[in-house]
Amino acid sequence: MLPTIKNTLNKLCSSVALAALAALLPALSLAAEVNMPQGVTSVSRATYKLHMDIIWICVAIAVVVYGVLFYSLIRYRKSKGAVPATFSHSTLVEIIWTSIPFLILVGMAIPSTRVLTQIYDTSNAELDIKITGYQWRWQYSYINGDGEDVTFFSNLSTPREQIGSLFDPSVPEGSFAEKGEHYLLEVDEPLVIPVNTKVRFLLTSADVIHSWWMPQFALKRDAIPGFINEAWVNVEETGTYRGQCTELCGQLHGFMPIVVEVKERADFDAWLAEKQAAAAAAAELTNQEWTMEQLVAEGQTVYTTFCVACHQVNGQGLPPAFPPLTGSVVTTGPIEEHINVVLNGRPGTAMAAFGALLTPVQLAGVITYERNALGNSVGDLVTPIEILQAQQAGQ
Ligand code: HEC
Ligand SMILES: [Cu+2]
Repeated sequence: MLPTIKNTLNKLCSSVALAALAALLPALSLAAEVNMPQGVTSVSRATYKLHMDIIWICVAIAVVVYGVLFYSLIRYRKSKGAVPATFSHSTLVEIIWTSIPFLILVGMAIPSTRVLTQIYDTSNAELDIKITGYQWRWQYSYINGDGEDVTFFSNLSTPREQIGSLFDPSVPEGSFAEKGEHYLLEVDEPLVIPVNTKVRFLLTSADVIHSWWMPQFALKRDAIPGFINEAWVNVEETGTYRGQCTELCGQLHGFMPIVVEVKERADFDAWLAEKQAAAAAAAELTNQEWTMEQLVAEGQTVYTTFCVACHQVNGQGLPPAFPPLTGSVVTTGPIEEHINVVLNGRPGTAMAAFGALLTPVQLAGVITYERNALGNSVGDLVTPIEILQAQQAGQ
């Protein structure tokens, strides 16, 4: 009887060992797949190397500790007649098992500190970009371009049909268009930076805490209202890189991706010059004459980008949280109050102040749109100039 059990146990053990070996290869390739990326900056490579060095130190410690443990369990088992020693203290052993871990920790702290110092050294940057988190989009401002500021918002550009009923209740639940390659990781206007250039980021937020995360740069920094956090990159390869906000920043937290385009210096300069010209043209636009049709067309784009998430495509809102704009006392009442709500928001509610977020043209457009579309037909309009005047009067 006993020998049979022993035999079965032996067989079991060897097949377990075989299975473990067979699992090792796929496990290793999986580890390579889910490991952190090496990235495209000196910091990301240093971070990756540090991470791997520390992993191997941990593996070595595990091998030694478990080796000694299993060796002792097997070699000195009771059935072999092992008799425990009877001593209770050994100063020598205690010194050894305190000083070895101490030395290992110091050995880990030195390279870690070196990498940390590198990560936080934001000095001597050639370009400063301010990054502001908004619910739910990022704003990028180029601070010391040619003296002329370039500021724009970077919005999620994944088509609504791919996202489904969360964005648009008129889409039947569970019916989605086929998802694109960069689903939820694509934007209308990416951040553009030059290759091989030290760029400093100044991160802050206009509402709640967000976090700007770009895995290929090994860069993740919180964007906190009222604070400015610094970070820097020097990307060594041109290309398109994708990341996300990694702070739970509200209902549409998953919908504020980050896309960075790294261009050759000359291409970047051309892009920036074009942006500066566009900014100058936008200032001119404010002063031009606007017709109702032009404002409504402008306003529709703004509404689709900034307002539909709460007030919905058809203006019906999602009562009671988000009021309908169709037939509302504000959108069909005196225009002064309508302007006031959109510029200054409703403090303490989800209705944000859009005065600083949108240009006068966009504000005039969206207000005119809300009064003359979405089932409303008040027939009046507000011009960009009037918006500017209202903003100046309010200050
Ligand atoms: C994050 C959600 C959200 C977004 C985005 C949003 N709103 Fe609102 N909006 C609200 C809420 C909530 C209210 C009601 C506030 C209150 O309780 O008084 C509101 C109220 C309003 C009102 C007053 C309606 C009424 O009858 O009281 C107007 C006008 C309005 N929003 C316009 C806009 C415009 C224009 C945009 C886009 C530029 C926009 N909203 C984007 C949440 C939002
Ligand atoms: Cu966020």
